[in-house]
Amino acid sequence: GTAAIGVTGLATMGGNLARNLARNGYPVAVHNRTSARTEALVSEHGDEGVFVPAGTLAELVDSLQRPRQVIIMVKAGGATDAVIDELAGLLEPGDIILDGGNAHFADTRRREAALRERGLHFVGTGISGGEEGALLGPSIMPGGSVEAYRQVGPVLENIAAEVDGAPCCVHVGPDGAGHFVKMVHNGIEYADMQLIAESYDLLRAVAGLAPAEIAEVFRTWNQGDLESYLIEITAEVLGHTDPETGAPFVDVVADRAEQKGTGRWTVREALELGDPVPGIAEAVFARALSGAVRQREVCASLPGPTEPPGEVRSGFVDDLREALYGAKLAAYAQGFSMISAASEQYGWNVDLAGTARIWRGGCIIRARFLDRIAEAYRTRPELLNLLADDYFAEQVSRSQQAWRRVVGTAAAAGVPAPGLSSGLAYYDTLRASRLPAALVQGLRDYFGAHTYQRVDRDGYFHTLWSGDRSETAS
Ligand code: NBP
Repeated sequence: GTAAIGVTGLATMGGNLARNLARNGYPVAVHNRTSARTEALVSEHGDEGVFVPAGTLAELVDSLQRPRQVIIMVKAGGATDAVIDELAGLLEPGDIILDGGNAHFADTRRREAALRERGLHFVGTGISGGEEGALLGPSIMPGGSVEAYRQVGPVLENIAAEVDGAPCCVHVGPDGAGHFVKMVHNGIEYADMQLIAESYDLLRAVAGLAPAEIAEVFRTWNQGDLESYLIEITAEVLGHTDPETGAPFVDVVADRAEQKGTGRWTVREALELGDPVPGIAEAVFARALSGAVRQREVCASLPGPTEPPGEVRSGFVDDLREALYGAKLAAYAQGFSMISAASEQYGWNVDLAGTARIWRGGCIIRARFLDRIAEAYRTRPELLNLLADDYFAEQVSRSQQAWRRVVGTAAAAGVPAPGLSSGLAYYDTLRASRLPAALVQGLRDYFGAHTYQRVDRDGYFHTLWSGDRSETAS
């Protein structure tokens, strides 16, 4: 065989990834279940590099140099298992299968273990950046073994996005670590978009700005600490006019957000790990609630505020910028904490600084402040929460008062801001010296004899609530 690497699954993502490989000088063998896609790719883009079309997976495998490297870019789930099964029968020990689809990390762990038994490497790889990223340079989050990364890592680093001369690709950790990190990336993406959407809503409903004016606000915000791809495209979407009606584009789009499931996966895993991601959960639930059309209809006549919310502060727009920044920080803190918890649980030893570094480019949540997050974890790999980092603690202490004003204003105006307010509650919970969990423990002991610990001495205790209310050590 002569091809350096193979790609099977040539829809949007796989086709663009194959072109990216070819444009970077790798002769790439290409295959798709329906061969018309393979032919279309080669006829439309054959001049971009060396493509070796294959009609079957066996042909694809035959055309590869050894050890063979095959990237699977098919629909996640059963299709991926079917392709893996067929490929595994054709490959030899030492060959590498890389799955670039949005697999659930538990599936990746299962597949990696099964293929390892057969002497094959399996590299579950998170790829972010959508269609354009796949072609021009995505952010790449590979899992799998160190040996496999030694082989395929340099190729991935070559086709990844680049920031300050460094590739947005790092070996995240063994087995499912790559897909786990990609899942959390998507969860953070949910939270980030929800916070942006709430900010837009408040600028409109409270500050009375029109979408085109709000686009300007986001354009200005994109010059500072908030600089990010999502803020940049928010200005684009808000500035767009529907060509058919002449109305702001955002007004002709139905207000029901959809989801493909990675946000839900993130929240479910966070629940299993016992590591809270309220900002991500609020974002997932906000999408679900926006889609609960019938419930919204039956509740539509419930009253809003009966007292006028009062004069909007002249500094409201600046306050909102601070609130958005603070809540965004809280969401990232939650995402990184969750990765850290999983890393411990599965023994992955994930490099958090490296993760922040590879999210600086190529992916949807790319943002200026990821530089600072990378720096925070580089200088203190044991950092327990991002908000406790010196730099971010200083930033959030400057934002928090404005953040409180915004959450108060939103509540007074009757504008839902679940992300902004939940972020603030997360912040206040973490900094509190005493929490009412003490009362929760008391209640649990009252109805279920679940016992409690005391602040003044070790051990577990139970109060005889239905007796003389004396305390017993248990
Ligand atoms: P799709 O997720 O739409 O999948 C289409 C591809 O899967 C086609 O090549 C199709 O072949 C193939 N396929 C299917 Br469907 N069932 C198959 C089977 N049983 N055996 C073999 N091939 C099968 O493609 P995509 O949007 O390019 O995404 C590819 C992967 O990348 C997905 O896992 C996706 O979640 C992930 N991803 C997507 C994005 C994005 O922005 N779209 C970003 C990051 C990751 P056919 O042509 O013969 O039907």
